[in-house]
Parts: sequence; C-alpha cells; structure tokens
Amino acid sequence: MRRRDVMAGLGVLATQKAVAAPMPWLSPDLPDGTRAIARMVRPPGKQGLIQLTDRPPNLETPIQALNAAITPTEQFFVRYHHANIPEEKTFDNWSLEIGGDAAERPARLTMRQLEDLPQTDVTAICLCAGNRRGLVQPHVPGVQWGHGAMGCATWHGPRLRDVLAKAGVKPDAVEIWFEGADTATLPNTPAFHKSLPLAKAIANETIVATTMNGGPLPLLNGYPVRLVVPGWTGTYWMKHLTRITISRVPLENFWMKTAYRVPAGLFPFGSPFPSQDRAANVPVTDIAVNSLISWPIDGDEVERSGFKARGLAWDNGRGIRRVDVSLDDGKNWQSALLDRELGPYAFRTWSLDTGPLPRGTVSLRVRAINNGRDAQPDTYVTNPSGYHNNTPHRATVKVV
Ligand SMILES: Nc1nc2c(c(=O)[nH]1)N[C@H]1C(S)=C(S)[C@@H](COP(=O)(O)O)O[C@H]1N2
Ligand SMILES: [Mo]
Repeated sequence: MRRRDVMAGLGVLATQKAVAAPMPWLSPDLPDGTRAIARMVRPPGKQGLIQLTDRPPNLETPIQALNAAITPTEQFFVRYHHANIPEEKTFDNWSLEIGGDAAERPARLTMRQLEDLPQTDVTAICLCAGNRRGLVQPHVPGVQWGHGAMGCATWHGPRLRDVLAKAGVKPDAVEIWFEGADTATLPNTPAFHKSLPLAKAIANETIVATTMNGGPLPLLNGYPVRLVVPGWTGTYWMKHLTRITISRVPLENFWMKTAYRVPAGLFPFGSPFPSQDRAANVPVTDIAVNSLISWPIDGDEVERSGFKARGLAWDNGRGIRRVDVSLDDGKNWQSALLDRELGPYAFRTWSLDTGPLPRGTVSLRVRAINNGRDAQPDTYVTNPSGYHNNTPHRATVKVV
C-alpha cells in the first residue's frame, strides 16, 4: 500500500461538515473548530474512524465501537506524530536491529526468528495519554481527542525480554530505546524515538506484537511489529519497530524530556520511570483509572420502562474494583454489574438496569474505582498538556 493511497483513502467518507449537522459519532463537547473539521473516514484496511487531523493521520474510534471488551481491529484508533508513514512493501525484507552500549553483542532478528521465540498473548488497552484532551476546559494545544483515542486488543508475539536476550543485556543497562520506521516531513522535527525503564521492558506483560486480534497488524497500527506495553499509555507502544538500543544512559530527546510529561506528584503512580524523573515533572507512565458509558449516548431517546446502560471501565492493570452509575447527574449512585474480566490490562465491561424512569431528561454519569483505591476525580486534574482526563463520563438522554 502506498502512503499516497492511505492519504487518499482518508477522505472517502468526507460528507458531513457543518457544526450544526447531526454527527452522533462526534462528542458534542469538543471545541467548535474540531467539530468543524472532524469527518468520518475509511482508510484502506479500516472502517469508520473520526479523522481529527490528516497529516499526520490522527483518527479516533467512534464511541459506538467502544461497546465491547475487544475493539474491532478495523475501528482501532490511529495516532501518528509524523506524516511519512512507510508503505507495506518497505518491510518485505524487514528485520529488527538490537544493539547499544549495554548490549553484550549486536543482533538482528527476522520475522521468522521472532516467531521462533516462545510466544504469548496479552489482552491490553492501548490508550493515548491525550485521550479526552478535547473535552478539558480551558482547551490546551494538541490533538483534540474525544473519547476514542483508545482501544483494547489481544496482542500476540514474543516477550521483549526474550528479544533483548538475543543481544544480551549487560548489568549496567538502564533504559531500552525504541525507533520506528515513520519519519518527519520537515528536517528539524525531532524523530519520534521513545524509551522504557529496564524493569518495564523486561516485565512479563511487555511484548513485541506480530499480530492483533488474531490477524496481521494493520499498517496504521504498526505493521509489521509493534511494542505492546500493558498498563502504560500508548506513547511507549512503538509502531513499525526497526531498532532497539540497550542503553546505560537515559534517552534525551524532545519526546522524552519535553513532551509526554506531567507535574511531579500529581498522579498516583509513584516513580516507575526514575531515570526520566525531574524535580518539577515526570514522564506519563500508567493509564489512569477511568470509565465510559458506551450506550446510551448523548442525545439518545430511551423508554420509560427503563433500559440497560452499558459501558467500559479500565486502569493500569491493578484491576477494577467497582463501577458506580448515577441516573441523576451525580446525586445518587448505584453499583453496576461487572462482567467477567479478560485479564488485568483489558477493558472491563459493565451494565446497569435502570428500572422505570420519569419522563423528561436523564443525565447518566459513571465512575470507577480500582483495586488500589484510585478513584476518578470529580474535576479534571489540570496539567499543561491535558493528559489523564478521567473525570466521570456523562450522557444526557431523553426519556419518552
Ligand atoms: N512509530 C510510531 N509509533 C507510535 C507513535 C508514532 O507516532 N509513531 N505514536 C505513539 C502513540 S502517542 C500512541 S497513543 C500509540 C497509538 O497506537 P495506534 O496508532 O496503533 O492506535 O502509538 C504510539 N506508537
Ligand atoms: Mo499517544
């Protein structure tokens, strides 16, 4: 697939445009400017996604597709920092290079060699730290995401630990650095390279994924292989992986030192990435506890006899303890029924039977608590880049 084809494909369903047009797939709370340019697109190999920017492509999953523990591959969101996305055929002779000053020896692994390592499956949420940024007040710069910069899939491949062992990790290794094949269009844009602390890199759950939901990775989700870092935000999940560096020193670049950071002590995750901590700010790491009402959505009409509200809850892998739902905009709360867990890093689906309802308007709200007793705050925890927006999701519906 050629990059130009991908770009052309992004416009296929560009029909709705006006702010006032009915767009049930677009969050009503996004800034007007975003609502004006957002459009439903169908890139090659994908189904309906909401395009927020086209170069680089940033496409979110409509809330209607976030109604199950596993997100369909065809509607899994897409996030890029650079517009030069390689074509599939670039990877025909792909291999993964491993080296660095804390590697015992350089190594190079073909797809076949990756597939010959012990394989594992992990069902995990890829969630952009900026998910719901478009809903924070006051607005902050960055992609104005609604609710759909997230998805959950079953990923398959070797553990990163076993991949690193092919090169050998010296005792003084501190970080593992990652590079992908996409590049910037302008020469001065810093390359999107990211790193992980050794502990998370060699953790059981961290894998080099060669498949997604049982099929090949779509080009836009990281073909031929991507990193999967369960429990941590999407920024570390390097796509189109080409090179791994086992390093004695921290990675110092724009994407580590300036972007994807939050004020120190603001979020309850401790210090899982000490080599990148500074007194004033620390890297985003864990996924914050959060939840979503998948159905009904804002503006829906529901029956007076009652209905079954449904949604998702998730966190960084400690597990969801409880989901509470309010039918009166946060005055009274009742516990939802939690469905079976698909593993600690997956979406947990929930439901609640409302029982009979008074005619008029009902404002639903949802909030989750995890096994670490982390709860969703009532008001957004302000931070400069609009990360970790986990205020309770709300849906206002009409009872008829
Ligand atoms: N090569 C590459 N990998 C990348 C990125 C990127 O821009 N280039 N973006 C990261 C970010 S910030 C996120 S949220 C996830 C999104 O993964 P997806 O596009 O498969 O949904 O990819 C991560 N991996
Ligand atoms: Mo992201």
